[in-house]
Amino acid sequence: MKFNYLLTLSLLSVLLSAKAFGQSAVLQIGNVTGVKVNGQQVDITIDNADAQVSIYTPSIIRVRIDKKKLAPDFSYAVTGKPLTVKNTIEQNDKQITITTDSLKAVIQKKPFAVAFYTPSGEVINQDETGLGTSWAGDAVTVYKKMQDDEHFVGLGEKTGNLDRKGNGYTNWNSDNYGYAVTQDPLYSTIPFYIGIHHDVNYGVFFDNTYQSDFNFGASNNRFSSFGAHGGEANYYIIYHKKVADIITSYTWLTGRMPMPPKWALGYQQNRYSYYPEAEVMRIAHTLREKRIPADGITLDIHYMDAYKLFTWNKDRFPDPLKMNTELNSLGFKTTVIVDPGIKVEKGAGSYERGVRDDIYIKYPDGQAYTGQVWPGWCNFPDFTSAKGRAWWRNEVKFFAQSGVSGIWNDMNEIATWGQKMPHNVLFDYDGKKANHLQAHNVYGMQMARSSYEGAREQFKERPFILTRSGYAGLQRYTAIWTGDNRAEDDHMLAGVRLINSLGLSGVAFAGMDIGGFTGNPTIALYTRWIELGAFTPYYRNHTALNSKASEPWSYGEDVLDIARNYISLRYQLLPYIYANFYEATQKGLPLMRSLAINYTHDPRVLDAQFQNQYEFGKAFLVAPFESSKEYGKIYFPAGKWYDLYNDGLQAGEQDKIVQLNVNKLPVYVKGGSIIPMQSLTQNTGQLPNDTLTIHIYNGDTAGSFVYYEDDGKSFDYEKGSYYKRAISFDPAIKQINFGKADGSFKSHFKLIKLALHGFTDVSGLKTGDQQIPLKDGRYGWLAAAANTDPQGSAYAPETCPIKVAVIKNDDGAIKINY
Ligand code: NBV
Repeated sequence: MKFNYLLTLSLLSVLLSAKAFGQSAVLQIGNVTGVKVNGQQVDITIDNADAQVSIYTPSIIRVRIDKKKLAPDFSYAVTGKPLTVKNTIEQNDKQITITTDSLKAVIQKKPFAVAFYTPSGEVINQDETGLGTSWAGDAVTVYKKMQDDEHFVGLGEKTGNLDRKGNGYTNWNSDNYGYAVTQDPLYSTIPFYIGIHHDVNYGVFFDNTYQSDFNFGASNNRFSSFGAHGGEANYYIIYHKKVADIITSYTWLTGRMPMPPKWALGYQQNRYSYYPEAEVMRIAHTLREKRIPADGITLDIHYMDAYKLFTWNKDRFPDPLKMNTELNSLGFKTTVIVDPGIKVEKGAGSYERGVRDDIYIKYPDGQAYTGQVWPGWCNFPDFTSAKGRAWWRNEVKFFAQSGVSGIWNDMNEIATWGQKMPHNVLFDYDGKKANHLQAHNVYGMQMARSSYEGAREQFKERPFILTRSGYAGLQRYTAIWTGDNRAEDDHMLAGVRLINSLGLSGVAFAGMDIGGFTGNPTIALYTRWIELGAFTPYYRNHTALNSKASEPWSYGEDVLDIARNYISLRYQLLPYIYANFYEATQKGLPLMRSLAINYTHDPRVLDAQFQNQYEFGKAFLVAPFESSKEYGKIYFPAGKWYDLYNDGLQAGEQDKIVQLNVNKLPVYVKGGSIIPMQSLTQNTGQLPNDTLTIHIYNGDTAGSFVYYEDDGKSFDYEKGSYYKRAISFDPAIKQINFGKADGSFKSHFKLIKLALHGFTDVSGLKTGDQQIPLKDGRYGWLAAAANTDPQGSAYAPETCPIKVAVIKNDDGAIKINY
């Protein structure tokens, strides 16, 4: 009897144990069965899984869970190594508690569930009771309780609203020609988002390269979740009081961009495709003749011989080095497109070297995978293998020898005709061996990495790398653009949100096809888009094969004037833009900042009617609208705002309907801002005059700016050859401060001109006992303003009243009182 009872009991317990439900539809994680504390890391055995919870920084805690034994740690995204952090780790029967100065993780044992708290005990993020972590087949999902009024932003290149609440998203890098404005997934995968609720905000980085799925309360009102079709539940929770610091921590983890070549920040002229050489030169000369500042010409697939990689079509481009040298002397750099497919062609140099070095991805039977793209049937280099990357780096010599300065990585999702790459194709995955399911989402990033590393080795100067596909951490190697958009108003605005979301997700250097890739924009849309482009990080005009010409002169004289105005403004703003890129290299902060970064808990920021507004650096507020609109409603967040064009003042925390005018993009400057500018040049190789103008906008709060200068092209800045100084303004003590310059580079600028906005009552400036002469003046942001407005009446360029003073740019600290 007793025996029978025991037997039944043990059978029952086996049946009840989740392990026995292996065949059942969902495998729940179960209870903790063992805990081992290993310094800053806790190793946990659970009924149906192994887990590891470890401290990376006081603000970052990592969780790894697998139903298999945890594999040796490996990531293409993460470069940050755990810091030694002051912490306490305690446990009792019920739970394990991990505490740092900034964050607390509580791991409940029965069943295993994790919750994160602020030091003062507020919930940051917690597993949803009863759901926690589970598996459906090999697909793992982590379910998090949906907090009251919780909202979500980020997740990289994702369409839809800024606020992702109520929606679900998939990461599977996909070629999307002329994509719909709501299409998901697009080309790249950045499984990082920011949750916002109460007064709390936090980041979640789910580092898993399989197809991943995120649910922010789509079709349910209980949880948010993230999961993937294979691999570990491997995620990092990042907590800071400010979203900007979360981005800084996330980019500490996944890396930051290097200083870009300055020319890549100038205007880039593109089309699918400019050829032959005479056409390329015509475009270059016309840009100069029409005084459209520009730095880049990009060559699309027709430069190649029958689309074969590492070739030039000799009929179209008989002497590429000569052409590129000539372009260089006109102040242009050449970027060329590359695709991953290498045509299978016996005797062809690159192809054969690839066979020799055994670098192509293969089926399990050892045959190279062959897919069809532009040149015909192709093999594809394995960029996840060291030898594949080494082969590509060597091939990149071809571009160095042709005088090319930039590499544009296209079709690297991988895109092939048919778009159904087989899942049994194998990848080295840096020795870990993976099938297509696991390697797909990192392929594009590893291609861009190979291009970056090759170009860095082979080009004499900083290369510019652009990619269409990518994975978290891509910012270490490349800029990204948002692929084949359409020439439609909602695409222009969706592009703004895509770039803002990339910026929230660690990618500062991003752009969209200005003017739209497929289709033809209306005159008004083209105009709006080219104005807006001046306030995006990567400013490239591009259009498809069969669409209308899209150069700035293609839409008539008025549009040409407006385009010239905004492109010229971009060039005058380069000292500001360059310093903002420097900030991206140091803190990971993007140039285009969704208002969710600095005004996170202001609910109007997430309101769809204001979601396209953004800050460009911390000085400018840009409000883009459909080109068809005559009026637009703008929300002014906390602060004091100046109309860029006339200094009209606008108080914060209110909205306002403004009249829109096709001549000017609605842009405002925040009180307290410091904006360095230079005289107009036609390209970044041309030196501006020796005066750096610093615009300071009076405000109620202090402002600061880190000014940064270097040679704009070499890697010498890595050895200290830069010129960096803090500039600040404090209205409370009526003081403007220039810190002592740091670094071994000599500034180009001999003089500093202070352009003071909103300092109407100020009659004099002083440094020490010395009086600095102060004059009244006016400043016009669009000095070379458009000839006419759309109604046909004469358009008088607006100007702002300023006070002007000129001082010497000496490198010591300068204290100015007013
Ligand atoms: O190389 C041609 C195009 C390129 O212009 C575009 O920017 C890429 O996104 N490329 C896609 C190939 C496919 C075009 C239909």
